Amino acid sequence: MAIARITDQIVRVMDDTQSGAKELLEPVLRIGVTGLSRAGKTVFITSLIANMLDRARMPQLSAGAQGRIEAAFLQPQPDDTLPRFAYEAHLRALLSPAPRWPESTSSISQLRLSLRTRPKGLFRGLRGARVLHVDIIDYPGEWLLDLPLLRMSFAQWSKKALEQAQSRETLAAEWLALSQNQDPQSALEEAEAQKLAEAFTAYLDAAKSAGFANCAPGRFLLPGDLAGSPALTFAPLWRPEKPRRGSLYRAFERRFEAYKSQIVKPFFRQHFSKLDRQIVLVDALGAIDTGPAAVQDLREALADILPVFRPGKNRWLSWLTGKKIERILFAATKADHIHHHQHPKLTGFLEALLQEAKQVADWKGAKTRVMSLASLRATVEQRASHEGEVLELVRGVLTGSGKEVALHPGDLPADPARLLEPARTGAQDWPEGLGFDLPEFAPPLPEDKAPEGLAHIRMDQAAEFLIGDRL
Ligand SMILES: Nc1nc2c(ncn2[C@@H]2O[C@H](COP(=O)(O)OP(=O)(O)OP(=O)(O)O)[C@@H](O)[C@H]2O)c(=O)[nH]1
Ligand SMILES: [Mg+2]
Repeated sequence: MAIARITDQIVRVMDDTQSGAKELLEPVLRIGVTGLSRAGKTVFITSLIANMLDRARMPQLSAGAQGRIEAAFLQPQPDDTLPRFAYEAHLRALLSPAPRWPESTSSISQLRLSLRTRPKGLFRGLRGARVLHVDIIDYPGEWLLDLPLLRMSFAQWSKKALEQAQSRETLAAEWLALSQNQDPQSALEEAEAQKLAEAFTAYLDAAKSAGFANCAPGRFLLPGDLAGSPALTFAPLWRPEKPRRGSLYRAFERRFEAYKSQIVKPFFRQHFSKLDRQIVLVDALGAIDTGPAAVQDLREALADILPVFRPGKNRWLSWLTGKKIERILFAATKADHIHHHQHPKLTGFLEALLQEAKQVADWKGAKTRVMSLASLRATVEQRASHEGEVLELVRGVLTGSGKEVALHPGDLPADPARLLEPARTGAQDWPEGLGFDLPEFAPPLPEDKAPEGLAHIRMDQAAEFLIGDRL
């Protein structure tokens, strides 16, 4: 075990020195696009690439505005073992005559965008153009939920998961009933174990559909080719005082540990330890739309996940001896659902939501920023008067019916505590006047004679923060 770990480290050091020499000539910037399921990662990456390849809609990307970007092009990605991010397919779907959002991501993929730029300032005439490679990775948001499991024992995780399920009673009823009839001390029967794991997975699926963010283990929802393997055949159990050898409890405990060490750790070590910058996408509006429990759930999930970006300060993450992340951008996505006058309130809400996580993760030394954005703007703004009052509306086409509607989805409060307090105290519904009703808009119809790239809100500011200083 120890030897394996040492060899692994040596190989990684060699890898790093070899790629290090190459990187002096053509630097690489690795950007992690992180977010829970449906946060908007795939649309964000597609829009970022489309708008970097054609920068007509990116006035606030300074290297572009200064005319210093000579070329932007896609390259084969550096990792031979990762599939390529299906950029063209996603873009085609978004730009087709009947535009569609991408399917939910079910596995990892990568893309390399390369930018050839002229230096600025004094060296402008002296130095030739340089190339910067930007590597971006897309993965299913569910997998992120596995990160917090790493610091929990089976007993701790089981307790948390069972308590959580009790608070989501109607969704978990079937699994909880089955689980109560199982004696954790009984000998492992594979058929019984599978039934428990299936019922538990069905509950996680239902919780996810109901809008809850916290539905770990992530691979239970998206198993890929691991479906049916023992590492995915377990469920939470209350710990008996002295678990017997050969018991169901012991078997599930072992499988939980295998899940962590053989599935979760390698994923984060491989893909998170090399990142230079992170964008964390948060569907804050979606959580508000779902209700107080979803907001509380999102807040807890973020507080659990975000320490990974500053692993140096967190002893449970010491195995992730990667680079220190230099910049972290937190973005509330899908901001085109509300009028731009409400964007500062959305940003303020995300800032408040992250407060708790900030106390756990020490981000000193990393530059951080919070903003609201829309990767693909699906609405236009409109004003209307109603009973003498001016209403600020957004107009777009609904995904289900295909109807065009103009609506006012609700008012965000100026003080985020008005949402966070009811969430913290377990309120069933938002207080009077704070309700939100967000429909799902279809991607916009492609415009004739419009500039290339995709219509967006603040993608240029996001790109400037994430890449601008290196161009
Ligand atoms: N109006 C609007 N909707 C968006 C935008 N970005 C994402 N969406 C919506 O959010 C959904 C999820 O976006 P994705 O980019 O697929 O989310 P993801 O984080 O990749 O999700 P997983 O792959 O399931 O982890 C889309 O199907 C759209 O309905 C946006 O900029 N504006
Ligand atoms: Mg995706």
